[in-house]
Amino acid sequence: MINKIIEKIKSSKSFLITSHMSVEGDALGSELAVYRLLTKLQKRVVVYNHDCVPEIYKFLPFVARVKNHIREEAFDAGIVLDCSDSSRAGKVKDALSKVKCIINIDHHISNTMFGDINWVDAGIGSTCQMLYALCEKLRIMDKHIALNLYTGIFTDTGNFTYASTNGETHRVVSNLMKYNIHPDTIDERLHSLCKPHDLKFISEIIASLKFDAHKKICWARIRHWEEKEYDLTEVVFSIMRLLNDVEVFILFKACEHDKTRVNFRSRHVVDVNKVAKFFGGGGHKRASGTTIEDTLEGAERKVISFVKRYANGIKSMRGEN
Ligand SMILES: [Mn+2]
Repeated sequence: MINKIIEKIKSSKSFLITSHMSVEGDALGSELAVYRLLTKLQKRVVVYNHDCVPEIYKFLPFVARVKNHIREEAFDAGIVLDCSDSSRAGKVKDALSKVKCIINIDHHISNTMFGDINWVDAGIGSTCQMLYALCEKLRIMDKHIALNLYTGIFTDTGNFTYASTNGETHRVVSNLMKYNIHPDTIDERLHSLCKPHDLKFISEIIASLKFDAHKKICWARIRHWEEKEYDLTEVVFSIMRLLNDVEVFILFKACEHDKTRVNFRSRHVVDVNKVAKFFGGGGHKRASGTTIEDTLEGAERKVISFVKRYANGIKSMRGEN
């Protein structure tokens, strides 16, 4: 598949790059690494996103090139990165539908294979790690690509702690480190993001924690989720993850018009992609999400009873070994 993509890159002159709505480290790192790669190959490249770039990612090289005002123009190819479904490209989808060939590069298990060329590998922890292989094949790397790829790998592996982190991840990172990467400053830019008020807000969420009878499933809810420059979802999950022996973590956020956003995380056994899929969403086995057309209480009732039944079917979740 990688050879097919290289062929397509070589034979095309202009590219539209995009990713999913609510961009984060892997999405932006992927886009900007590919942006740099293609400009080094003398291609015409535009990066269009549904959203603006969150403040915490403004240190990424070439981040100023990301646009969210889409202009009508023709492209030979569209490269869609870290995006499981074309509809997740949001308002970029229209522009995408007009390109001659869509290259879909992603690691979501829920990917719908919407591209003309689909390189989807759910066994890899980040799209940025996949792109390293592409750079290696093309023999293109510099400090800008390295910083973008490092950031995506770092964020999508939960700072190299998730099960998807393996020897290959560390081999790639060790090669990227040759390009003057400073893990301490990157971590600070990405994670030291809270104001005192945010910690109060997080403590409110944590105060709402509930558990199932076996203390394997834990969930929290928030009525006034604050949409801001930076997303506190991962911060809340990182606190929930401090709990010993809990397998599934769920966060319910009330949205406008009686909708509820639900995020799922799991540790070892529960496939939360399947859970999210049941409710019309998707993602990865260990991290997923969906939006349910119901109130906070309604969504909580439905999701928790489903997850309890689903988890009960898994032997190790019943405390048997
Ligand atoms: Mn990703």
